[in-house]
Amino acid sequence: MSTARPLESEPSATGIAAPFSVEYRYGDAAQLLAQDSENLLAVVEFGADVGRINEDPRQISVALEQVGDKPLLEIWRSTLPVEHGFKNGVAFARNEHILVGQLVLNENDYPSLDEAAFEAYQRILAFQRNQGYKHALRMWNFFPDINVGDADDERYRQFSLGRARTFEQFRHFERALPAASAIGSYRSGLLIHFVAARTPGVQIENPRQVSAFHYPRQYGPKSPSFSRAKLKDWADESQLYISGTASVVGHESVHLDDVEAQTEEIGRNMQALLDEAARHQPRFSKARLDELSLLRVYLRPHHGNVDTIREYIQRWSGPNVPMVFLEGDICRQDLLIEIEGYYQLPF
Ligand code: 3EB
Repeated sequence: MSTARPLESEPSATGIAAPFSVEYRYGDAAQLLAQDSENLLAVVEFGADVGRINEDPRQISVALEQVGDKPLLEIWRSTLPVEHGFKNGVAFARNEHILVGQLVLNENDYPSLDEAAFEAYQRILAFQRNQGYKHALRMWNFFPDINVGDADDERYRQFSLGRARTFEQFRHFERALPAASAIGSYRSGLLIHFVAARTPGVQIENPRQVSAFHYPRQYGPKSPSFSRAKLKDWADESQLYISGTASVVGHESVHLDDVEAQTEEIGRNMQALLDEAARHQPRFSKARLDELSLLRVYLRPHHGNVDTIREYIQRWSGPNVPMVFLEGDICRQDLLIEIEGYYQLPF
């Protein structure tokens, strides 16, 4: 573990400048971390053949093929000194105000995916609390064969069951759920990476959609534990973490077999989230989809050409929003595309 400076005691939420920034950039993750790594909190790389858990805890390797442009990295840069290391199997990096981390579990060590997800969330939420960053802002979940299994045995539903069994242990958990994504990857093992803060964010739900944690029984034994977006205010900017957003209206998937219409519907859902964020933080009333800081686009393989889909997205995002395109299975069989976003709104 590098020891730049001991962590300080918790200050009040007001007056804290945004402690990090995020960008997509072309490069090699290991090389970037080996070079000028002092202020890096995380470097997320994508690819079917990336490593697994790396020597550097800040290198997060997501086993999804990146399609389209030359491979981009998602780079989380701290504005404050960083400490990093491994603890209880969790690889982490932190500064005074935020904690970034990842956990990879071998499913074979557990009797079921439900149990593996339960254990993973137990460990991650305990770790966040023990470190003093008890407010989960954002979680990403990747595991293979997400659509395999019938009805309640479908692996996504079993994953949701284990995750929910952990969150349910906390009182009022439905008011403190992180934004999330859950995608089928091309390698064994459950990878969860996350961002947590010392001070809470605001949970945002989408009025066009039933909250995922209130989905009816037909979608599985336990509803998925995530919020549609999380809003985080700092002294100099507001940030909005937008969950994986799909062509879901109410609780139903819409525009089956039509990736163009699904992509349009996602645009409407994202606009609804910006509108909803503006009710909590009036500065977001001037936020527009063409000023999103980043989009991660997940495409079900063999369901459309990346250049065509980029055009569909750009009808609502405009030409300038940085995007990465990843091939992965979406958690409902009838969804062909899912898009997550990040909005950094400086004052
Ligand atoms: C949906 O709206 C689409 O289980 O963590 C999106 C984002 C979806 C996160 C999750 C699932 C998750 O229900 C699926």
